[in-house]
Amino acid sequence: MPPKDFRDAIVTHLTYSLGKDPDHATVFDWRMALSFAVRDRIVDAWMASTRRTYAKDAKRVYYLSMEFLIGRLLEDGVINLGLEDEARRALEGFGLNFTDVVTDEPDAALGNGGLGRLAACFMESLSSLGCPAFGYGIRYEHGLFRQSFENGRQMEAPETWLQQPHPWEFERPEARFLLGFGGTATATGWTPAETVYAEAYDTPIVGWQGRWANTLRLWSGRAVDPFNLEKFNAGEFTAATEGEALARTISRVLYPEDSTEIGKALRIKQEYFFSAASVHDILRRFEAEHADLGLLPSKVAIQLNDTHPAIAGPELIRLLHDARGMDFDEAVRIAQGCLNYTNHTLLPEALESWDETLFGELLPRHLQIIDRVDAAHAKAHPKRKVSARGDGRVKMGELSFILANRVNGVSALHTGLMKTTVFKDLNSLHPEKIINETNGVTPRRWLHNCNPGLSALITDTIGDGWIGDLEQLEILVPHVDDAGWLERYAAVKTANKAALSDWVMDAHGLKLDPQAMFDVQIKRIHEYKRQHLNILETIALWQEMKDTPNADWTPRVKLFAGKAAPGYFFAKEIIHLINDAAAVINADKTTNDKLKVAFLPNYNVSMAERLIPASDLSEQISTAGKEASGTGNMKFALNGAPTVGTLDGANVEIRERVGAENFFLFGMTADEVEARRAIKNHAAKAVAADPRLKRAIDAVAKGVFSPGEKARYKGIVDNLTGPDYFLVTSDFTDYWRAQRDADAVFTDTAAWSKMAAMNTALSGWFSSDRTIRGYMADIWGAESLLEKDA
Ligand code: F58
Repeated sequence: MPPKDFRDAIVTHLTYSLGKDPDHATVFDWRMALSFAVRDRIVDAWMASTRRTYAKDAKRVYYLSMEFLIGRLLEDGVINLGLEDEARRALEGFGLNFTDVVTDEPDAALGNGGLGRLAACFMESLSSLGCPAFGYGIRYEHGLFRQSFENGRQMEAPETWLQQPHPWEFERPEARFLLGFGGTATATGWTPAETVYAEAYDTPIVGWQGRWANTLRLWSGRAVDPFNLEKFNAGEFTAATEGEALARTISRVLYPEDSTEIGKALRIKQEYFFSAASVHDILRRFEAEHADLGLLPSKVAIQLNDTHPAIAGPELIRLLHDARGMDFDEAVRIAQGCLNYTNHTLLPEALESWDETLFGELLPRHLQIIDRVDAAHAKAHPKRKVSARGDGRVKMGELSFILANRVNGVSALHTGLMKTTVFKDLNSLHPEKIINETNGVTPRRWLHNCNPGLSALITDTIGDGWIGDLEQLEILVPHVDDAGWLERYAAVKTANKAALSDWVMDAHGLKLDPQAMFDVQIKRIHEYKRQHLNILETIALWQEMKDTPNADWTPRVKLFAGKAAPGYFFAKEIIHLINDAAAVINADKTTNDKLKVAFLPNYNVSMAERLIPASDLSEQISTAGKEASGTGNMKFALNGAPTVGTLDGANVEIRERVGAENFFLFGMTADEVEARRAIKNHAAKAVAADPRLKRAIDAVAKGVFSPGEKARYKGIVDNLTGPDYFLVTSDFTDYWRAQRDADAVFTDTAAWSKMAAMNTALSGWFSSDRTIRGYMADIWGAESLLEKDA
């Protein structure tokens, strides 16, 4: 039994788990001791949740995701368990600062961006709602690469979150499954050529108020034959451990590509590895309790987070048919009763499809199963030619659709476009399958924890019920008209901006003016997300400020952060340009008090938690129709940063909820985008029509930001004045207008604060609790097991 007193619990762990005397303990030691003390309490909730799920024979949700971008866990755990005051007091008693200790934890960066972060928010909401669930993924030894800049260029270095011991996970050597690759298949079976073990590591994820905890189970590769004694004795020391090294390769590193389909053998292996291990585990758990496999759909809901785990479908069919002798069609029906698929992108280049030769070499039996499923589907729908196969490829989107009970998009606009574009034909055959579940974010991490000042003001005003029921924020609306309250709201933002400015000064040596508007774009670097539109507007603004330095300018700080896929050349050029422009603009004495630009290196979850509460303006400026939803947009709105944005993804729904008057809208709609692209020389025409835009592009082309290397940005300039597929030039003029509208409102502090506060008050619907309730009701048929009176 861990000590009842929390301070004792920390000291006990420091002494007996870490073997350290408080007098000699480092911040790391204290952080580990605190983590273990918190973990003990999470474990109590975890075991009670597991027992209750078994006792109720409840349906379980299995969330299969190649990525879980969870970030740090300690502060979340402390706060969800209500231990913050005790933890603070205990640490202060030992002369330590709580924030220093919790921020010592490295981020678990097991994801690329929105998709992985959504999975992490969902895990927290599933626990907060008491929905019995498992997250299944990969325990990457190296998460998303570490980004730095060298002369403005992105450099990548391996990320090493596991270099220090990770206090949150439990290794489960007993939970391992043997998985195969390659070899030969027959009509009823498969003899793989190589095998590897998947070994489980469990992390408990505790929900709000510690009432429930679910498991995040991540798989790690292990060799069947880790050590070859014969080779070792023969002096072949490296060869002796080769098997282990190879097996571990499978879970070694997260692929950092988020723009193009990857198409590599190791990626397919990773996908099969974690999907198959998860399906084996799901069946094992089911069979321990039930004899009738026909009950599977009533006890098991599997959610495929995009198509990366799509192979779980054929694997489930294989295990039911080949290994358990179930009739093939029945196995398909059972699989369809369990499986659901979430689509996160319409970008054609990001839709997964595999070369059939590669696929067949690695997973020959699965290819046969897919062909049989596909043929049956084609036979049942002879009039329509839609297939998961064709052109020598295996199409994972079509496969996932055919094998799913429900298919969902992640915002209303995105779901509508799924029906009319990529899944048009399949939708006409199965009109009931596609539904919408607009994304959300967990209010615990993304408001209560990351913005303690605002959280305290809200709680002081309306009580703390909002933390578990975010739509209560609406009760704030009448307070927005109270000048005294609004001043308190504005004071929180000012304090957050001052804290961020201090950090930017310490970490990056750049002085920011907390009075200026903090205008922030943080996300992966992508042409469709249009960071280049933002930097062009920045350049144009700088040029105009130089023309009339004494005019009445609204001071701005333009902050950028985000990583580019290492192989995405254009995105890396955009980073380089932003850094180059920042160097020139920040050095300009005439504009120095009005405009600053910074690209903060190595964006991650923790940096977002720091930046979002200190932001005034949220940049959500993707080409309409391209951003499936966005979730950063929701975090900014919640923290009182109005959006300058297009009608894309969930921006549409954010604007509807916070009110058009509290949103700086610009740009073409998705329909207009299509029409504009069809106009010959649309970019040249747009540039010719806007002298400001022309002047900004000319400056880039003339080497103003790349002295001595005029042609450095020829690629960007040629693109913008040529094809400009993402319509940066066509949207520029209206973007400039929206930015100047924002300037005008910002000069009226009360008007701006009101707009910001209305964003907070009216974005409670974007809680991932609401999203998960939607999945539970519309997709999974799963129920909360929380005791109602607790
Ligand atoms: C994102 N997708 C969408 N993919 O772009 C974003 O609009 C949405 O809000 C979010 O999902 C959550 O629904 C995304 O992040 C990836 O990072 C993939 C990683 C693996 C390879 C392909 C892209």
